[in-house]
Amino acid sequence: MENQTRPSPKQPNIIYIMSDDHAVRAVSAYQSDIAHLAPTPNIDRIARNGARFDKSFVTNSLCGPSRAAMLTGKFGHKNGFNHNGQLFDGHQPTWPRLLKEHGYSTACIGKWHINLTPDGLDFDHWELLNDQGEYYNPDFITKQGVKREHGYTTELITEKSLNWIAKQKNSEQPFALLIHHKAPHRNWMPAPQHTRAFENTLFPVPDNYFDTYQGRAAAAMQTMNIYRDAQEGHDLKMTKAVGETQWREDIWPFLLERLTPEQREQWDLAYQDRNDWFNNNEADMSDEDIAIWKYQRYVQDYLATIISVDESVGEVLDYLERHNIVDNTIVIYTSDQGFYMGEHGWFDKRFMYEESFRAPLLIQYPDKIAPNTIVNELVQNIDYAPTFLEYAGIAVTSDIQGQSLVPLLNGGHISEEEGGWRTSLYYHFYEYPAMHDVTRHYGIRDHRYKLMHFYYQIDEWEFYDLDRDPTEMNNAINDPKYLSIIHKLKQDIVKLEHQYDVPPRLEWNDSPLECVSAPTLKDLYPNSYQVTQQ
Ligand code: SGN
Ligand code: CA
Repeated sequence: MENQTRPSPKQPNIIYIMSDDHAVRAVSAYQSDIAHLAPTPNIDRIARNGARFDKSFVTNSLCGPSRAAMLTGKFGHKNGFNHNGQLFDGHQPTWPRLLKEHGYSTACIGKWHINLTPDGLDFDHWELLNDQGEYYNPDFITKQGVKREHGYTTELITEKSLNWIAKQKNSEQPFALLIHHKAPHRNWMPAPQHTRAFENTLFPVPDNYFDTYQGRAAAAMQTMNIYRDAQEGHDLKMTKAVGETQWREDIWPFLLERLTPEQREQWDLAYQDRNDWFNNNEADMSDEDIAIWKYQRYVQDYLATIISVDESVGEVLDYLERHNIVDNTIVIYTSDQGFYMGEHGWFDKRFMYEESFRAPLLIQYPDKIAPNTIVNELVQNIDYAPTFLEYAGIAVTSDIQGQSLVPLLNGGHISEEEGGWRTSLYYHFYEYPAMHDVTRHYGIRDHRYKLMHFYYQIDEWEFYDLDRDPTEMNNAINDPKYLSIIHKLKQDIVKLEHQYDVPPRLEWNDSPLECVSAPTLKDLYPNSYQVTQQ
């Protein structure tokens, strides 16, 4: 029986909600040009109840490295995880493990993607998607084995999360729950009830959708164009011919094959008219018309998957409010990185350009954070770990490279007299040669300027005055008026590399990407790997 009189734990509960590839532009709390077309009212509640970070960034815009940085509070060169395909060492200090050691009940539900299971982290409970996970009828890896569940993944993750919270709420023991959504990651498959949500919405096409990448060699090399590189079947759900439901090329047919006949029928029906229209008209369309049609299809599906994420956040907040545990519970909403929604013509991430470098970050904690707080300081995902530790009253371990956000959350700003806050950020992307062909690069960003060095097979510097060129179209590296600023930023990079103990760049230039071949589910669970349809 529920015991309402029991005191809430002294330490706050923590619910860390992280989606996968959610662009800042697609969170309406950030008031972008599409906020009114595709609002996220529940995610926005967190901003209203607490704080919105306007300059929140990642250390390396890729899933695995972001997750490792978030868990450890350290850059990839320190936590051992610089690119996808490595195996995360869960035995190093991480905030969930430290919280558990200090009495918290802990769980992680959803995408993990840095190892097959959270080996070493010692979560009390976990139910994880296999690798990237699937949008429909996903396999969940649990301590007991692997189970295929029927349903839409975002909703299953929500249900499992609420069930787990329900088991915690009567205890004096605080809890920490990591809810890791798969959505809105590629290949952007919306829930059955949302497939048509935006079918009649035309989203504004970014001014630089047809970017020709002049003066930006690395940008010219990439393979992440919506109109050139997105798979017409797998990504854009385009069909072979009028009246047909079979996708054009389908690199991973198993994603669609997982749907039950009923799900498949509903799915095909949802796209039929639109695909028939396109197949009927394609021959008369210009390349530009087709590129814009593809942009709309991509953005419509991408945003439709976010509706379910937003609903999930709403269910979590409603639950906390209904059960009177909202005041002492920290709720964070973020994404493992940002994402392109057609800017420069792209989907995907990886670059240190703003759209993928920047991530949404909203935090509520009614007991401690004033509503509608706006934080404008430069923060990074290595700052989460020390923040949670400080709120939980646990000493921040000396290996942590991030800074606790608590002082910023107490008032939005730290004055110079109080020691100030960092004035620039360091970034380093390593995953090359690899999918999407974004070469290795590192750089620095302060409140106004950004300097990047792209290396490996090229050796190119880029510099942007973000006040004057917020979409980073004009590489001003050779503009004489910025010479002294560029000179200073180069010195600052060296200082940051020294501060964060980054190994010499030559080592990265020479090192191939080493990927550990992770055990398969069958290797890991020889006796329990079974796919059970519920
Ligand atoms: C998959 C995607 C890529 C994506 C990587 C990394 N292809 O391989 O487009 O860049 O993941 O994404 S997919 O068709 O299989 O989805 S990350 O978020 O996990 O880093
Ligand atoms: Ca991601």
